[in-house]
Amino acid sequence: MSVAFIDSHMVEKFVENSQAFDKCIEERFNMLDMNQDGVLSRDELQNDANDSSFVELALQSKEEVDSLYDVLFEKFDTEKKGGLNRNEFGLLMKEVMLAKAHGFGETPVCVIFQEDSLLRRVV
Ligand SMILES: [Ca+2]
Repeated sequence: MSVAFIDSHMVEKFVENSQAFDKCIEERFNMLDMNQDGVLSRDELQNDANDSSFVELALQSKEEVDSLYDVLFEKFDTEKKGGLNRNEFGLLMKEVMLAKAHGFGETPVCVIFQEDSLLRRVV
């Protein structure tokens, strides 16, 4: 784990640097896709959430996490197949990162990173 200060501009810059961001998405996707079928099921995604690296700051309770996933799947699982492909996952991560960035606002926030956190790449 490590600690750093981060603000919304840093996150936006990272997300807009598509090469670096795509690489992170690729790595993260491969890590999460346990059965390697090229699709992230809800369970696979939620493994990540349980590590708290995916939704580290945004959410508290299990109920909140569950309802977040309902919304995310509704929105990003465009083919309604109960999983996200790489492209959909990338869009989702972008949205989550930008939502976090928005939450940070102009004031740098002190963040404690999990070892594999995406946000850690921002710093
Ligand atoms: Ca899978």
